[in-house]
Amino acid sequence: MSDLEELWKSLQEAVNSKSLLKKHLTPARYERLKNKMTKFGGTLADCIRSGCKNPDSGVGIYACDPDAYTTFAEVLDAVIMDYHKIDKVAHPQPSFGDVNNLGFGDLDPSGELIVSTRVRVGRSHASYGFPPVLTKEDRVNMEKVSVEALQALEGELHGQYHPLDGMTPDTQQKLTADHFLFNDSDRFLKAASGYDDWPTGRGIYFNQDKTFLCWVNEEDHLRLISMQKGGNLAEVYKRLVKAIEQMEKKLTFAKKDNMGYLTFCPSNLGTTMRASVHIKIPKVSQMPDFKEVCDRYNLQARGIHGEHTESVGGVYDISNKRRMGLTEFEAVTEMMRGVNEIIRLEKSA
Ligand code: ADP
Ligand code: CIR
Repeated sequence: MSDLEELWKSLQEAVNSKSLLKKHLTPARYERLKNKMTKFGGTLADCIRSGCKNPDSGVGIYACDPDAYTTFAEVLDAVIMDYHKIDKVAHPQPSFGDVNNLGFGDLDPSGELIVSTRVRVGRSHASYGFPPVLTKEDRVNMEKVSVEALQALEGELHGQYHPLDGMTPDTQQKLTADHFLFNDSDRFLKAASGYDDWPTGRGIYFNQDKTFLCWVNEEDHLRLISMQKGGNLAEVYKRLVKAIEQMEKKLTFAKKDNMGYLTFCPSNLGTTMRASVHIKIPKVSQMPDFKEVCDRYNLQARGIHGEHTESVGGVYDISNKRRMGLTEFEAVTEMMRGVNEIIRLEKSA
């Protein structure tokens, strides 16, 4: 049996899987897509390996490269519309709003509930594939161009690059525990080739205060991150917008007309923006309708060390769930509205 046939068989056997892959890769679609290949040499097996090996995936499918969004559109479009809650695959032009008049500032001025605020976007070099089709040499070359662009950042964004290769385990652990750095512990990403050639080509750039950071060759080629203690979403967002605008001038990123910026995981397409707070909500999080409240406001709750981790001491990571079909300003505003409601509920509980 071929690699793809085995993956497909295990997906058929995973009768309890609730993943979007399971839902949308129907037998008819599988038959039509199984022999296709992208311009980068990527296959359907490359896209679905993680979801077939991890039936508890939420999404379960990755794009092996930018061209997968065309070659495997039949299944990816269905997943995209379901995840981002849109009825057609369409995305507006980037729009950050009027940064001098955002209509929000500090979401928790008393500092009682919000521990920290973070907004990130992903970016992909237009001329390279995603992890399943990359070589070690690609990873090294991408790291080089990314770091050159980062090192030209000015003012508050100015910082240093720290490759993972050669970083002491102590430093890595400390940076990860403090929520700045990634590691290779996500089994979903691992099964999707996300850690191939680890740690080659990976690293982190940050400014002196660690309020602007960039992950190089983690899940995406670049993850631009702005974060700080407390709830001042406006400061965090404005810093990120500045970084995006400066990086756009130096590098060409993968984009598609109806999809916005292209990323490895279809859940990140479009704005690619995840705006989050670490927030103490011991009462709200115990309410039977906590999940319903999150769904109503298009929020996603994650644990304290990110996706697929647990909450500690009633602190949750609350962020916007949708990233496509809305502008950057709308995505951050969606998160702001939901977090305001969660704060209201926690205080009145
Ligand atoms: P990503 O946001 O990059 O998709 P994760 O959910 O894995 O991925 O989170 C990455 C890291 O960012 C984790 O260490 C997580 O704890 C940290 N993080 C996320 N949101 C916040 C926040 N508001 N404050 C501090 N750290 C955060
Ligand atoms: C899953 O399907 O659960 C994983 N592949 C993660 C999906 C979303 N992750 C992400 O956006 N980083």
